Amino acid sequence: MVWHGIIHQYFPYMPLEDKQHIVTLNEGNTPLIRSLYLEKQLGGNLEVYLKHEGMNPTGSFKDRGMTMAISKAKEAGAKAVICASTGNTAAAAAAYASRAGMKSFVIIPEGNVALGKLAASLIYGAKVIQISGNFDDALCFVRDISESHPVSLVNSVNPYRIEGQKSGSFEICDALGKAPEFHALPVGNAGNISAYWKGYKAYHDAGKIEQTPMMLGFQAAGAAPIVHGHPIENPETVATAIKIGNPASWQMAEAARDDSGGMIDMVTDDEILAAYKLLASKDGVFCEPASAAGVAGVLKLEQQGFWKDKSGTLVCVLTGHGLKDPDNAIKQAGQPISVPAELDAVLEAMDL
Ligand code: AN7
Repeated sequence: MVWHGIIHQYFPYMPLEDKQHIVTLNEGNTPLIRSLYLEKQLGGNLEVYLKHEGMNPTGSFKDRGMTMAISKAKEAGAKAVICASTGNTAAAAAAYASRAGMKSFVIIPEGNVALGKLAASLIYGAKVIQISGNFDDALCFVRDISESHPVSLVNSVNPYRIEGQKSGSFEICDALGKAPEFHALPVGNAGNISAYWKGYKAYHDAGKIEQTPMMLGFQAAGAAPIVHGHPIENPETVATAIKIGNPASWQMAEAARDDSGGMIDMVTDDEILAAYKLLASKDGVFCEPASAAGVAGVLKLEQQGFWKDKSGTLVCVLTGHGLKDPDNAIKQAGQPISVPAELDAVLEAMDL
């Protein structure tokens, strides 16, 4: 079967009038990869899957929301779009806007966007504007600009982004034949946890699943406004994708947490980087640091004895591809060994 992207696949659940406006890069249909390593770590009663959203066309889950946001912008006759971003939204907006023949403007925090995201945004043809401020500042600017100028806002305050991102839950349920018991993921601007919960509820209302999962969201400890209950003025974390101090979907995320009987907790940068390395070196799955926050969280819960009396299926969403952030990968793994072009030198370096 040819996969035509998430709007075609889940059209009855998507608020688009006419299929002719669909702008797609065939996003979605990402793999659920069994994690034998995490199953061993968390105890014998869980089946654990990694939903590798880095396998989307621009390398992150943002493509699911962006196909909807740009299709709706096209339907409305928009000529240009704008977003604030820690990088992945920028890359997705730039790609889908180009495909739709629209201009894109992306406002990013200078020095805090991973190299692969910056490179992608530029080559897709966005006008990339770096500010000497953080993501929250950038989001304020784009909200203002889109209210008074002819550019459509495609951040997740645009409700169509959340509608598209619901498709992640549908895919998980379709693949498993049920909803998982537990669903873990990182939380930044808090759109994704809101979207997944909305998707599970929609499938439940449609009679497709009998139960909905417990939502387990994890923020970085230096950027954990929802955990602390107040905005963080100067968020800090190695996971630049989730370096956000005042999430736009704060209330929806709290509702997802509370309605699902779940939690939003935090993990330190050390815990994030440890999970990041373990996923790559034990499971062969390379995600970006922010994506590992969900896995860091479930490992933290293990230390607290949380999984002892639990059973069922756990899905951890890996939100973006590791290749997005080569600098952090090399920083964590170390440089390659350099030797002269001589067999002896190569053998010596191999140290068999
Ligand atoms: C890899 O790109 O906010 O809680 O501007 O790139 O839905 O914000 C990115 C967020 C997790 C957090 N993992 O998701 C942006 C942006 C990765 C991300 C998140 C982001 P939300």
